[in-house]
Amino acid sequence: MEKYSAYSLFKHALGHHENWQRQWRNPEPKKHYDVIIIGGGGHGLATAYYLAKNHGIHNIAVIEKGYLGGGNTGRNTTIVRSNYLWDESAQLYEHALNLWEGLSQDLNYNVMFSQRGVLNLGHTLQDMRDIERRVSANRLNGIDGKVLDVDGVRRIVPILNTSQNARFPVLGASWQPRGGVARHDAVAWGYARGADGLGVDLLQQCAVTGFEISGNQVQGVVTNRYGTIEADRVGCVVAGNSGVLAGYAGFELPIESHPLQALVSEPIKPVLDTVVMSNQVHGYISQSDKGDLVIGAGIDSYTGYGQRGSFTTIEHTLAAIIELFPIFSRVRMNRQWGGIVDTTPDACPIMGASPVENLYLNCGWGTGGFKATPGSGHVFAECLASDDIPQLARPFNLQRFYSGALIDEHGAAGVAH
Ligand code: FAD
Ligand code: PYC
Repeated sequence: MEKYSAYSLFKHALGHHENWQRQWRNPEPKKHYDVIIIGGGGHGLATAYYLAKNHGIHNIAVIEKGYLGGGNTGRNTTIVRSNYLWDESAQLYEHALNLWEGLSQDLNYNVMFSQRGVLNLGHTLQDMRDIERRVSANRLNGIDGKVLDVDGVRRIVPILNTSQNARFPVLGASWQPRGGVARHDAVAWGYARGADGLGVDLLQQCAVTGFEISGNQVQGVVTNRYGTIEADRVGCVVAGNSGVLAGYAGFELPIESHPLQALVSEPIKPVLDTVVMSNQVHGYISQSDKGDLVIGAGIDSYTGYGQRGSFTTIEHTLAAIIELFPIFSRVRMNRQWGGIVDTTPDACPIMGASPVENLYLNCGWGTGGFKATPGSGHVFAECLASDDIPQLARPFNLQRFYSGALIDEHGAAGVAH
């Protein structure tokens, strides 16, 4: 009888596993696609879904270097809101929020969108003036919002430290009742399942390592797994890796990649039924349906591609959370991680044409793109389906960094980074 060592059995099993992955996870790629989307995060998958569903284009591949939703989509704190200051952003994020409201039904997949409201706390007179300005701007754009005084905040979150002796006493807040949270993995899986059902090829564990470009026109992508795959159009939706991909295509982007960290606690009984954000002490927190406290940090100031961040940032975040919620001071933290966010100088995304013909960009969502996922995919699908850039995407063109028509949402959007 043939003898097997433990090692050879392990390798055998691993071989099976790899074959299984190859056959079941990845369909055999075609030689040519109408559209290739690089990046299997929420934005890339949503783009593929809407391209197939709304524009009748089915010959599409989504190429993902890791696993679907394993980038920022699966690493964020899932806050959804549309209370942005400037018209351009407010309209885009409100478009997304409208889609969120029907997303589980549309995908026939529960993305656990929970409109539990979002509070942005104000701790100084200037914070309160900024809040009043932003809420007024939101209401002019038809977006729900209210300015609350400290009693109003206390009524919504009784466990918040509203003592006027705090280091940064809470003076009030903006309140968007239609904001909330969703289950991030489910968003990726729901779009992936929807796209797959409409004939889209989802190619995982396949990195794009270059572009085929002829006469300044993209002809396809070079991959580490399947060699070159041709395409009429390519959408690049790779968040923190956008600068790297732009480099492959021979141009530069006004993007810096930074770590952004988050952490979750052990599950505890339901105690917080809304989302609380504070720019001043800098922390944001909600409680997941499982009971974990979901806590997000400030951006790490150095640039990098590591999916982790510095300890000091996390330490400051926890100090902020305990200052706001002394009741959480003895809760144990379970897991901590980082994502790579793609920040632009005006803290707004880039959507539309690139310097290379038929290569389109969807990036620069930085620390705030989860909430945009349905809207971004919906609008970007329209960019890829026709030569006409849709109205909602136009202000977010790359050209604005040359013309100076920046949107400047930085710090104005209810989040400090
Ligand atoms: P990703 O999900 O990162 O997808 C890009 C994909 O491209 C990745 O899966 C990556 O593997 C793939 N890729 C990269 N290079 C290649 C290549 N060469 N070939 C093939 N594939 C490649 N936003 C909010 O609105 N609310 C929040 O509360 C919030 N909190 C956040 C907290 C943290 C800790 C982080 C990190 C981010 C947070 N964000 C938040 C931001 C949000 O997560 C992102 O803006 C959004 O998820 C971006 O989605 P995406 O699909 O563009 O990117
Ligand atoms: O944009 O609301 C947001 C956000 C919260 C945490 C990170 N981004």
